[in-house]
Amino acid sequence: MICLESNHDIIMHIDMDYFFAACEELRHPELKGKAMAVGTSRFEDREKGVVQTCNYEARKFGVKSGMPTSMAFKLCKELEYLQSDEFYYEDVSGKIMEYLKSLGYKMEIMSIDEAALDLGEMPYEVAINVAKETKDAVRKKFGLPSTIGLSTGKNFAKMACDKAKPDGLIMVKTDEIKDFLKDMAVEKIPGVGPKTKEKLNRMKLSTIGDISRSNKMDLIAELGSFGSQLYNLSNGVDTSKIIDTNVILSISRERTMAASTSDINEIDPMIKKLVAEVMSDLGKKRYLFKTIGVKVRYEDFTEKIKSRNLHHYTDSEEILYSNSRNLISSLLYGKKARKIGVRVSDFNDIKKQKKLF
Ligand code: TTP
Ligand code: MG
Ligand code: MG
Repeated sequence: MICLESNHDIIMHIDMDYFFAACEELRHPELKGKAMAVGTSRFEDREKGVVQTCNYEARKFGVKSGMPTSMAFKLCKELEYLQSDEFYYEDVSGKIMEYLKSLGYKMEIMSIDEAALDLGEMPYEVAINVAKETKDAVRKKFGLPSTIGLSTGKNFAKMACDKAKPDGLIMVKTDEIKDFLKDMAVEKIPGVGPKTKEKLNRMKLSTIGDISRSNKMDLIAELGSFGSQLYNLSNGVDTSKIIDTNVILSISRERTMAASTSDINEIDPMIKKLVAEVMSDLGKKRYLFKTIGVKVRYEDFTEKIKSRNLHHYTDSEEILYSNSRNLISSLLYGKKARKIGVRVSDFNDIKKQKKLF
């Protein structure tokens, strides 16, 4: 029989509050305190897109991520709206992640705005202090609010963080986990989406407590190995490990050109300049990249993004330049570009990787 040992390490899960919208409040302080959403479409077509996120003022009206923007405007007439600028949010994210990594713990980046840090075995009070200091430092250094969940196990720490939103901090100690979970809806478990929730509900399991009292073999029959994991989690056993990730997710540069143009040869000097800047950042970090992305903002302020995955990791300026030029050229369609951006991502540490070309 395999005995499942739960983690004793304390995991600190940090997730930024209303991240894209909070980044926008940073550079548009006049929007602070007003209901505001960030969405996929440009301002002129704002009724056509989807809400990516919104601040907590907008959430009071029922506006939320994934909702058609048209519905958001129906719920909140005075909603302020901004088009999403993912290069900018990635840049802010990169800086926050770099700071968190500098704390020296094993760290897994979970998404653009969240990370899990393995604090190791330490007294609960010490962990709470680490979390308080981290939260305060993130607010002070970046001007952004965050929420932290602490627990033993990656899933429990994330669930604690969800519970403490927004601007909160909670610790769920090992002996409190089962109680913390028992009345929660099954979909609160990370990874349980609408389909799994439906399957569980059909099995008459609607709370995590229900899962903990169910038959493990039935869960496995219905959901495979995830069923087994759900059973263990529901019973307070989280065996997940932090996978140390590279901190920098992408390096990008973008700039508005002196004059809008649809001629790739006129855009070329700007491409060379952006490529050189990206390469300089990349050189400092000593990373190889495998994905190249470009962005074009046209005269009418619409934007297009296109990326290409290479077959191998590289740090070649020539490869970055030629691909960026090709990609940007393919996005012009005779339209005039006003602003362009170049981005590299999907990194590998140069010290660990043999150079391939
Ligand atoms: P989340 O962390 O899920 O949400 P949030 O940071 O906006 O709000 P909070 O954590 O306070 O509840 O997602 C992080 C960012 O990811 C979010 O700011 C925008 C983006 N995102 C989307 O683009 N589409 C989505 O459906 C979701 C959920 C998020
Ligand atoms: Mg968030
Ligand atoms: Mg998040």
